[in-house]
Amino acid sequence: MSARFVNLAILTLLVLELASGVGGVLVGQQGGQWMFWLHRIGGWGLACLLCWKWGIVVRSYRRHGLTPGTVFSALVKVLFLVSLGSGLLWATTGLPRLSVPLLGSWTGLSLHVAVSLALAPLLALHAAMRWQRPRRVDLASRRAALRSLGLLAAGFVLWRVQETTAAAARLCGAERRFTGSREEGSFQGNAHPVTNWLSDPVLRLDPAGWRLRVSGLVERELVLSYGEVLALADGLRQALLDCTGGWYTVQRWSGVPVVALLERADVREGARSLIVRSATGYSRRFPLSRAGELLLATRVEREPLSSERGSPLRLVAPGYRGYH
Ligand code: HEM
Ligand SMILES: Nc1nc2c(c(=O)[nH]1)N[C@H]1C(S)=C(S)[C@@H](COP(=O)(O)O)O[C@H]1N2
Ligand SMILES: [Mo]
Repeated sequence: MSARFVNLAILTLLVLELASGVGGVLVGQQGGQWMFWLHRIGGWGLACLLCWKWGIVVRSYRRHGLTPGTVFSALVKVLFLVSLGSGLLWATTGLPRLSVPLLGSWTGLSLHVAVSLALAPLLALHAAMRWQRPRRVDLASRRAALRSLGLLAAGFVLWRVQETTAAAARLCGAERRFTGSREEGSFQGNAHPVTNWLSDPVLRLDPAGWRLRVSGLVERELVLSYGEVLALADGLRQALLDCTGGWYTVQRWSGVPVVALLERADVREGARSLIVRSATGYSRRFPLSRAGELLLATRVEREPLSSERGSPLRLVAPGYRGYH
């Protein structure tokens, strides 16, 4: 394969990986599963291309030696290898949690995402500096088409071999959800992992002074005390919480269905979405049509919520990714 074709194929697959990685995490619902399939096929395709790229890299260093340009490309390559390697290890053997100074405990998957996102701007710069105009034979020839198809087929086969091997060897990679997450602490109430991101603090709120406010396009604004909220509580919901940090947990939550509050407040004609805002200011928007799925929970597995879980009240949004 020509160096130009290999470089172009790597660049194309990396763009595909970035798009399918971000897309998969944003969609996060069963219907968006194909994005993760693309991500896996593309990842294994890249692993194949590495064999050819290796030769190109060695020849390039022999020719140019160490210059600021080659040092920069070396940095891009290291990040690329860490990104690809962490992805493949995550999907097979799993990776231990890592303690990062100032940032707390990171899962291997969070590391994968962070390194991959850091790679994106460097990759763009690297590609611009080393740009070789693709020739017709690289893009539109029969050979190019066959090679591209062959590459995707190889990526697909390697992915399937990986999943089958992981299952046969009982690697923990076989226990991933379609999002890549593994189960932790299901039905153990407050004991499941806590994820606070964007440095959102844990507040120790006193239920006595706490209020729940419902306002916006409603006939009656509500300001409810904790006691008044408890009086409305009648919902129990089993929900799967799937954090983009690579773990999921199933718990039974109880509290007030959001629709019960909306009915009390009497939502006006024309309202289309619902914003839930926490005491820290963290907020998420939902279409009003999905309000029926949402619960404001006061308990998890019958235990009152701990402060880390959002005591006295937290949103449970089954079917959405954890950051909702
Ligand atoms: C430089 C770009 C990237 C490369 C080369 C890459 C590569 C990989 C590879 C090889 C895997 C293992 C897939 C498997 O064999 O099952 C993986 C998994 C994963 N990647 Fe990436 N990735 C990239 C960027 C991203 C980004 C930007 C995100 C999210 C924002 C992301 C999210 C994920 C997730 C959630 C998994 C777990 C899926 C699973 O366990 O199968 N990746 N990645
Ligand atoms: N206010 C607030 N809510 C939040 C977060 C946060 O940082 N602040 N993290 C979200 C994320 S990323 C996840 S996965 C879940 C985790 O819930 P848990 O900490 O109860 O497991 O809470 C979500 N809700
Ligand atoms: Mo999360």
